[in-house]
Amino acid sequence: MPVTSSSSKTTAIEEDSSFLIFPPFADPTWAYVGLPALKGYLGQRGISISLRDYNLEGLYFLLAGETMAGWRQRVTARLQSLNGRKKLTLYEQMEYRRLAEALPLCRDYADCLAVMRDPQQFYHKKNYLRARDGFEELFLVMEAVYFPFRFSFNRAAHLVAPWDFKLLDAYIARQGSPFDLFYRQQLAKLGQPRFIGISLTFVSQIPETFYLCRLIKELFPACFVMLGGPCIDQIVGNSDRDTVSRIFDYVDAVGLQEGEKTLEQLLPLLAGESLDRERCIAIPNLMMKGVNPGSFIQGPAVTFDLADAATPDYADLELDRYLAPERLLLYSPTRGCYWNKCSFCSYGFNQSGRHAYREIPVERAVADLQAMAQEFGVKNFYLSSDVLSPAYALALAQRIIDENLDIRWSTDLRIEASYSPERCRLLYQAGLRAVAFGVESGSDRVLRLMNKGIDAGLIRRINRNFHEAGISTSWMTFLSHPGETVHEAGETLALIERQRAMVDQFIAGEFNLTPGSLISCHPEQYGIASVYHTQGDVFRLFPLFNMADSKAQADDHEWLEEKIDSLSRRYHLDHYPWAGSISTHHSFLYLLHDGPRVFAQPWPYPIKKRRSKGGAAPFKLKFSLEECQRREQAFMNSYLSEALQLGKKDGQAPLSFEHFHKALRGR
Ligand code: B12
Ligand code: SF4
Repeated sequence: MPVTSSSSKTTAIEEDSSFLIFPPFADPTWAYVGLPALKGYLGQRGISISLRDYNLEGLYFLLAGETMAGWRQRVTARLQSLNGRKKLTLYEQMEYRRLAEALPLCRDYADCLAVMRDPQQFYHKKNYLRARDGFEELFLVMEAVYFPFRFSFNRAAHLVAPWDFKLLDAYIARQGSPFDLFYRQQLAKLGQPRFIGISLTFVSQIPETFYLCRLIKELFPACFVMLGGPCIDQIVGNSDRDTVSRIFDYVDAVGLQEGEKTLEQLLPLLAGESLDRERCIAIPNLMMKGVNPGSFIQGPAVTFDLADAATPDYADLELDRYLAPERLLLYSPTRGCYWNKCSFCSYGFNQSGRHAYREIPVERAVADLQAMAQEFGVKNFYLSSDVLSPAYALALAQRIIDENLDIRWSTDLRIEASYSPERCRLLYQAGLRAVAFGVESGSDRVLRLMNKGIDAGLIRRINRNFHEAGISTSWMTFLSHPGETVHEAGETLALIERQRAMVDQFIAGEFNLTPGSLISCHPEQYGIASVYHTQGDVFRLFPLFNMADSKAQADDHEWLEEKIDSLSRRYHLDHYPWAGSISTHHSFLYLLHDGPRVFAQPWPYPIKKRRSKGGAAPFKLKFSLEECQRREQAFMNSYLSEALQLGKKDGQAPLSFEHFHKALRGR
């Protein structure tokens, strides 16, 4: 099947002059809900805006034959040039190995796309996994061509350094984005855009977001460029003034928190000859650069009233181009979390203090689902919220049944005593087929420490109720919460093990300190001696910490790793967005097709590790790939053990793009 790199919904030159863009890299198996929510709301108020999913359409560009032909040439030429050298620096060895490993992988990946969209092939496990491996291989090729960057649908990162302005500027200056040509082609079709808003939802969208901003400003200097979404909100909320100020070198404005009211008031103002900045000060959640250097203007913080929400509008997106054989739509009937007090959590805007738990009235929510089901011919939904309260989930279910709405859905719920066996059956009857629980720990003491409001007994009981009602259950757990002992971490794994017959998927992750969480606000209460960042983490997204008293030993960790491995071997687990990961489109389709236990057993075909042996070069490789890898590994281990340590002088760890290159030069 030839891959067409542009969707037929994009006309030669756009009539609209306002656009909202969802940039790479994110999950291409479904359309993310943030921008359709905004379009629906604005449309209801007579404000027209067009959506572009560059994450999805960009993938088609990557899969196009010409793109791969160009890459193959680049990989071959660069490898040949390095191979001609007498000696390679360590950095060149890193690149050399990636190039040599990528060369045999330079092929047409259109067949993988075809499998993902084919209703028969998709459910054929062997073919599915081959296609999945194909996409992972495509990323390996990209990592060689765009060395030193790493890519996946959930990542766009430097080898080790977090994104700071030096790294972003280097990425932009050397036209380092794999999508550069794609963006130019797409942006040329926008006519003379007056407004372009970009949604920076996930960390993995950071480089492409800033890249796009620069390109848009270069091509359309008069266009008003704006960012919004949870990730940019977190960045602005956590970073220092200087960093925030530098963001405005790329954009005209940032929308904090929810964007409905912001855009409703801003877009009409932009229709005028010149922007009245005085009036901007009154626009909710809007942030712009002030007249004086380093100053900002910021509108009032407003929490959106969900009674005003409109049906999300997906009409601009070509739903059959997503990487799945069926359509599924996301819908957010609630926002915020009604519990909102777990120690480790900093979900979305929740810690802002202005993101109270809210619900779209049940009648309206069901009418929205009905309208979307009809307009887009969709039967499958993911209710994309932090959580639904039990009363709301049950009322929604009852209404779905009363309205004879024939849909299947999945969502995240909190473990709550009120989910009795009858109520779980009601949820099933209303189409709930998969649920993800934040189980977090199997130790009652740790659950108390987390302020999770649940215990292991309740987890077992409620999970059983869902399981027996026929609803697939996923457990999200993590180890190493500050203060957790190795024995307590073992209790989590033991609980999963004991409940295995009723746990359909699980994840046992590692604790990550998130900015804004109670732990990072009051570290001393959790036995943390210091919270710090690396020098390059100017966006303050990855706090590090030292415990006051670290008891865990290396072999304890090994013991836990072994336990996780042996448990995992009895499941088919995978990372985002593939079948086997939690709450993804592919997993949901497999659960519907093969039943709730489809991932609770190993699949007969292993998932390929992201490696290739190399060996397809049309010339003899001069340098040993194993040796290149060994040297890289040794350097990285010693470099990171130093670069992540808290420095005495500046209260930061030295890791940054610049520091990394200095360390390499010192080799
Ligand atoms: C549901 C959900 C998921 C689902 C579905 C995700 C998907 N890809 O579709 C699942 C469970 C699969 C998931 C997975 C992950 N998620 Co998630 N997820 C959420 C959650 C709970 C709700 C998202 C939602 O539907 N919101 C409702 C919509 C309507 O709101 P919205 O997107 O924020 O949009 C509004 C505003 O942001 C604003 N806005 C948005 N864009 C723009 C643009 C402009 C110009 C303006 C003005 C305004 C604006 O207006 C919109 C309407 O009000 C959020 C938490 C949260 N409350 O936001 C986390 C969240 C989005 N996820 C997050 C993360 C980290 C992940 C993972 C990377 C986790 C992991 N370790 O793998 C994966 C990545 C998946 C991927 N690559 O796509 C982070 C993202 C921030 C970050 N630091 O990266 C969040 C914010 C949670 C957190 N930790 O704070 N996730
Ligand atoms: S972890 Fe879940 S239940 Fe706890 S505060 Fe965060 S969103 Fe709410």
